[in-house]
Formats: sequence, C-alpha cells, structure tokens
Amino acid sequence: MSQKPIYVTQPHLPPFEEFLPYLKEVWDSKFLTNGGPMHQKFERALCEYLGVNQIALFSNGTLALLTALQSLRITGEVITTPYSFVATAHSLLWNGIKPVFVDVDPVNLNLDPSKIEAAITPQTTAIMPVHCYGHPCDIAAIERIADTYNLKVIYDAAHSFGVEADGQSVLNAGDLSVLSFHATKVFNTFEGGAIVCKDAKTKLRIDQLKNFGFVDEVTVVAPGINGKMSEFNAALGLLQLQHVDEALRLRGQIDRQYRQALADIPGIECLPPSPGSKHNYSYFPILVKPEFGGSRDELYTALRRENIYARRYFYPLISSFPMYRALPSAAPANLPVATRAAEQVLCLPIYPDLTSSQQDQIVDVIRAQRR
Ligand code: T4K
Repeated sequence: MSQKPIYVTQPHLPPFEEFLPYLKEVWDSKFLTNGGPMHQKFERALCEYLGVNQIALFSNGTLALLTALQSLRITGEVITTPYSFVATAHSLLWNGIKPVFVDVDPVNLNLDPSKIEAAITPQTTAIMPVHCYGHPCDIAAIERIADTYNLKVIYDAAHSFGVEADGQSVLNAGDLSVLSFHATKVFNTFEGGAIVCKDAKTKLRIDQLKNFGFVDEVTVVAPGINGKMSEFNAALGLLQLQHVDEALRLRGQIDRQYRQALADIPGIECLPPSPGSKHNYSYFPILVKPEFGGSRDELYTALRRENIYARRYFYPLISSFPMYRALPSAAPANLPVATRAAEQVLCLPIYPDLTSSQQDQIVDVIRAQRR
C-alpha cells in the first residue's frame, strides 16, 4: 500500500512566504472586500492572462452561474447536459428554470449539438453547455443553433481556465462563460469564481446583482445576492497567476505519461485530446470498457485499497438525483451515452506535484486488475 493517500487532485501552492507581501497590502489598505484594490487588480490581470474583455469575480462558481442566468433574465426552459457536477443544473433550479437534459457526444462527453434542436420548445430561452474536463464544446455548432432559435448561450466553463480552441480562449464563446476557482481546480483562489462577459454594460449589471442588486447607496434594482470575492481571495489569485503556467506545464507532462503508460492495457481508453485546442489537463478521465474484464467500480475500489482516491466524475448523472429524475428529459432512455459514460469513467489523480513514481504505482494497480 502507498504511504500517503493519493487524491484525485491537490492544490499546487507557491511557498507561503510569497503570499506575505500580498497579505500585508490587504492589511494596510483595510479594504477586506466589496471590490477593493486587490479585487480590481485581479480582474485586470485575469482579463489580460485569459484574453477576455470583461470579468466579474465571485466568491464561488455556483453563485456565478446563478447570477449569470439572472443577468440575462433567463426564464422558462434551458437545455443542458446531465453529465456534469450538480451545480450546473442546480443553478437553473435556484432560478426557477426547468432544466431540459440532452445527451452528450460519445467522443468528448460534451452536450451533443445534433440532439439539441429536438429538445427546443416555445419555452426554451437558453443553452447551458459545459466544457467537460476542459475539453471544448462544439462552439460553432451551438452558436448556429442559438442564432437560429434566438437562444442565449451560457457556458459552464468551470473546468476551462486557460483553454483555447482555434487559437482563442473558449471563454469568449457564447453570451457568458462561468469559471470556478475552487481549491480542486487548475487555478484556485481557495474558493472563487467568475463570469466572463463581452461588454462593460453587462459587467455592470452582473456586479450589481452580486452586490444585493445595489446600483448606488440608496437604490436596489433587483433581488441580488452576496456573491462578492473578498480581498484575501483576490490576493491569492494574483499570487497564483504567477505560477499557473508552470502548473499547466507539469499537468501536461502527467497527461502524456498516463497516455503512454495506459496505451497497451486492453479495455482502458483515454479521452482523446480535442483537435486544435490548447488544453489545461484539468482532469484525466479514463473509460473502463467491457474488454478490461472488470468493472469501473471494481477498479475504483482496488485503487482505494491502495490509498489511491480516483473519482467517478460524473456519477451519478445529475438527471438521476431526486430533484431531477421525474423530468421527462431525465429518462435514461433519453440519455444513453451519458448513462454509459457515468458507468465507465474514472478520473485518475492529476496535479502538478504528482510524482512519476506515484503515476507508475497507479498504472500498476490498473494493470494488475485487468482480467
Ligand atoms: N460547474 C462545474 C462543471 C463544476 O465542476 C463545479 C465544481 C461547479 C460548476 C461549481 O463551482 P464551485 O461553486 O465549486 O466553485 C469538487 C469541488 O468542490 C467542486 O468545486 C468541483 N466542481 C467538483 C468537480 O469537485 P468534491 O465533492 O468532489 O470535492 P472533494 O472535497 O471531495 O475534493 C476532491 C479531492 O481533492 C479530495 O479527495 C482531496 C482533494 N482536496 C480537496 C480540497 C477541497 C485537497 O487536496 N484540498 C482541498 O482543499 O467536489
């Protein structure tokens, strides 16, 4: 058994001392939240790093999703994927919107554009796709459908920090994109999130909505929420931004080593890298196929016995949770590809500090389970 647990992910933190000057600046300014100097600096730095026009910071990705929908006044039905973290669909329910689940593409496990049109009704107002594991959706196909039916597109880009498709940030696709900076993400501010938008007017509305709906000291225009990022988290973000390129480089190495080491194990399939995209290697999903001889869950358990905590992201499907499963679109017969993926996918540990020998150990356990 391995000595220390190997988790599916682990935050990559710079030396503690590097944080002290940032912390001192916060202390000295006495601005702790509500859009202080760190917050403003971090927004500007992120826009530059990510190649986007406008960004509004949040205390987490879920509140950012919730607010994104409100900022575009989305109502009625929204087409989305069942193959994601539960926060995607929860943001719809919290806004009184009905999620309509559409199946995913068998290759990249993102919302399948060829199935979207059949799910559109007179109540449909938007599409909420997820760039799952940071693999870009078919942005052009989704845009064509949205244009034809006059729908908004809000990307859940929680996994997509730094991802590019066809030479530009995927965060520029659609009307809005939502990021998560949670501790488990490639780029983290402990907790945090953001909405990427195209113009200052939209950002202003988002900023009002995340601050209770205040427009000025005495005017409230909407039942907004408190979604503000604190100065502490913004300071962390500014520090982490100095190190993110190195973290992405190390993740890329781990991804390559897995692909090589797993290539000759029958029944283990790696998700192919998306052509023409710059990836962030945020997750390392494998599909455990029948040829492997044992099930995905047996492999998951065997790894746990060795103190290796791979995760079944995303099992169970969102559509199978009690608050969703009565929806007609949640029927497994409507979602065969997602249903199979939820039974076959296992996300292997990937994070910058994972060593080559730990990776060998993980692959050895997988190889030993093959029957
Ligand atoms: N949309 C999508 C598509 C998402 O994936 C997410 C979040 C959201 C929206 C919502 O964004 P946020 O509101 O979270 O910003 C984790 C995360 O909590 C969640 O952020 C993430 N997606 C989801 C995919 O994974 P859990 O319940 O699996 O996390 P947990 O606590 O089991 O952590 C996994 C492993 O990471 C642990 O075994 C150990 C390690 N870990 C974790 C934490 C928190 C650490 O080493 N250090 C840590 O601080 O949900």
